[in-house]
Amino acid sequence: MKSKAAVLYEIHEPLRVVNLEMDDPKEGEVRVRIGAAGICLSDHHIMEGTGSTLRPVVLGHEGAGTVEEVGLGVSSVKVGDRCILSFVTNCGHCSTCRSGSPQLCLTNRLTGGRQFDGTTRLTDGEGQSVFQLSKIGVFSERSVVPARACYPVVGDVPMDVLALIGCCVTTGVGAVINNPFMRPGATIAVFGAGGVGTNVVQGARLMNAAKVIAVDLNQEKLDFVKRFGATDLVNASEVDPVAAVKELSGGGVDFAFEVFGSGQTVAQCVEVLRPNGVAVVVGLAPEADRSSLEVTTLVRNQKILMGSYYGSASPHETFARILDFYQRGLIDVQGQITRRYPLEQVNEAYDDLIAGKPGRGVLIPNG
Ligand code: COD
Ligand code: ZN
Ligand code: ZN
Repeated sequence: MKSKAAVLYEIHEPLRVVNLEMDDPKEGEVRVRIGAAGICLSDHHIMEGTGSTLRPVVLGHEGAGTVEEVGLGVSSVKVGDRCILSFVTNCGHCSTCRSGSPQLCLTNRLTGGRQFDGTTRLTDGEGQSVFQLSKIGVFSERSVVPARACYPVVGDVPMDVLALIGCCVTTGVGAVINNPFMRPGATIAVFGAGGVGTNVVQGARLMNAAKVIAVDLNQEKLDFVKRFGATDLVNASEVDPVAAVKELSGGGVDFAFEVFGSGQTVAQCVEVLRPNGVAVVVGLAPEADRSSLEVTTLVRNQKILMGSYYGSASPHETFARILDFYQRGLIDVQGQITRRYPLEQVNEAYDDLIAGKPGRGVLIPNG
């Protein structure tokens, strides 16, 4: 079968929308018709070479679709199921899976953009194998993915909403609600008011945070996250964000979330904490980046610095909780979607993200 997809051949080059030959799903795999795919900054890191993966690769790790065909031995989903696709599929057997952190599955990391058996399902016109980002590569009309990546959803939640739950909502809301130190009524700063940061703000609101201070360089993005529960806004291109957050919080916040990805903003998150405060790093900085921390105050104030990946817990478990929040009107997903594009406009979609347009863009590959 053929599938049109957006492929990264070389870093710093635009994605190429090409027709690929796609194999049938093998044992434990399914073929999904992609309904919607989100424009997340992490794919851009890969286009720029600041995040690594094998190439050529179909990008897109935030997506949802409908199961069209199932391979041997698949019983968790059936043809016609509408699914959120997880960008980390867990093997269920490795030490991190067995110790309760399937979002950190080691086998998934080892196999990367290949399927679990170590092979690929896509070939381009030159007969070259094409990888799939995070095993799902959703900037594509169709995709063969592990059945375990699929989270079937009952009811008629729109595809674009399901796609966002696949990454930015779960990564952001999950980082807050699954944090082991979180408590209601905390003061929370969020560095980076983009697609994921918006959802950290929503998670903070779910936890009845006393203050949710959003920090960004872009005023339009700050104004946008106010709708999602930010109580105070700090424009870091105009004021010193550390001094501003400390002043707004009476000396320091209980939690600071880093949702941009740089050594500098990680250090700022640690600095704005009150004693016993917790800095949670969600953003992945460019691999060569380093952070310079004030080590003494970290110790004297018993600050905690920790990472959070994919909402800090089992993605499927967090999807279920988030769908429940969504259905009860406790979080707004649709309001985050400000732009829609056909697959052919994937590069324009990234230009808009990098230009600083607020809200999430979504590709509709079969639109
Ligand atoms: N201070 C504050 N905000 C800043 C600064 C700064 N110095 N510099 C840039 N920003 C703002 C930008 O203006 C922008 O609003 C925001 O940071 C970033 O938002 P987006 O919308 O461009 O990016 P997202 O939300 O799509 O992605 C952000 C992540 C940090 C999640 C992503 O880049 C990342 O690092 N992902 C890796 C972590 C991960 O779990 N990846 C897997 C799936 S995302
Ligand atoms: Zn993402
Ligand atoms: Zn595993």
